[in-house]
Amino acid sequence: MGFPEGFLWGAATASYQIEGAADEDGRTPSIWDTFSRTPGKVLNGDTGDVATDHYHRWKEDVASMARLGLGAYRFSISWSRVLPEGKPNQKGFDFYSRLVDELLDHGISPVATLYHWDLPQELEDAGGWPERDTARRFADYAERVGRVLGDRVETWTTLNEPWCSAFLGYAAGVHAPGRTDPADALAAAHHLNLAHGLAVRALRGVVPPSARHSVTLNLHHLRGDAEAVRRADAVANRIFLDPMLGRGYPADLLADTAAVTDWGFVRDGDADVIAAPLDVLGVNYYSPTLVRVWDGTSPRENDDGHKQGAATPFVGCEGLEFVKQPGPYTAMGWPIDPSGLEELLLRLHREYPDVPLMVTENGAAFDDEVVDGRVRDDRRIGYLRDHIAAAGRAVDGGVDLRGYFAWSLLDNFEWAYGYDRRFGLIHVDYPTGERTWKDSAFWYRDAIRTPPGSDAR
Ligand code: GBH
Repeated sequence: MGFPEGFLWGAATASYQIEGAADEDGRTPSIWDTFSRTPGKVLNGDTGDVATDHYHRWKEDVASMARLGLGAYRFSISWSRVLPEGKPNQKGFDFYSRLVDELLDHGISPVATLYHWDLPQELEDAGGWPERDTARRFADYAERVGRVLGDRVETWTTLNEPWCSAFLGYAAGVHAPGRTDPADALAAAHHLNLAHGLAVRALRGVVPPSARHSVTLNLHHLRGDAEAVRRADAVANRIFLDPMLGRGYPADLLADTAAVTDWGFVRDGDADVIAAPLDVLGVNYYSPTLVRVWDGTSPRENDDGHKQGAATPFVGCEGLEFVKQPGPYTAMGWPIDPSGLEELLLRLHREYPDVPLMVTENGAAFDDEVVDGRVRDDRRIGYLRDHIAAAGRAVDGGVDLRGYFAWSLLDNFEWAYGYDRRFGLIHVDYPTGERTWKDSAFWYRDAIRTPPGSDAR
């Protein structure tokens, strides 16, 4: 037993987190440029203006991927770099075209995500994801990118973690565009679902039939009281899983959120569009979430992402409490618990048996330092080793798992936490951009050369 033949071992990044060159070669602002340049939104006032300077160092980074022995690289495309103000930008397309060619030259399979949170600012100015038209604009963008890169990109991903876009962006306000209206967040979730379905359809029309189509969700692995788990699961997981996998919106979700919206933004025919057939479902996993029904008296626990007093991303879950779990924790304060990954993959396999799965992100932030040219990140090695083992147990349990991607190739702009939190296999010095392989990079290189269950072991 073990990981199957052809299993993709990779690493992941995202455009705004690594590229920099925010105003170069015709790129125009996205909501993350606007948000990060607004004082008080991002820790230490950090922005993605320079980031890891990958826009200029892409060749060196692909060389590093080759030395790591990656079978695949998951990256995202900046919408406002290729279609600034809606107009095609040759220099923007050229950047991704060169990157994809370089990957293929090194035998690395490109996994391209169309949307990792960087909505062009002009679309937010027109209303953003709560507006239906944003979904149509996304499909148009998908088709244009498909026409340029379709002959070379082997796996397409429409959206990364639409839960974050909708609920951290429009309900909790801790991510761009920083709005806090629960009804808008639910409309955003629907239009992200619609955007996904329209984009899969548009891509299939222009790219070769051999290409695989996917979406990546940050599924919350929930534990706790059955009622609390059901409610959080509806608005965090099944709100995307069910319509995308052909079941429409769950009845309990509509009931739990009835006081917030009447879901009048859903039109006839949307369910069929959203259910566009998928070849693989991407799963991002970091840690489990513990919930219980709140007794209404004791102070609520303070979990990251929905601090007391701040708006909650869990719309319709007002009576629930998010409970701090026992450690150890990463530098994000997230508990380390690999069993959650195994259970999550097994649950998806049980409840949605038809779609193959891929772990598109898994990793940990720690306070890494370069000392004498070396970064001793044993805790990251332990995290990766234990989570890869958990994924292996899920495979042994019957899960059709196609790949595993470490988050992240490089230290990068960690959203609201700026450069303060380091997730990379490769250390980045700011602002020089100098790269240093952490011990975990050397470990990952060796681990994926002879993964558990491989014949070469
Ligand atoms: C991913 O987001 C992103 O895709 C990636 O860009 C990012 O750098 C990486 O992970 C590390 O953060 O709101 O209480 O449920 C993960 C985002 C993190 C969102 C865990 C939900 C749980 C806190 N998720 N978070 S809560």
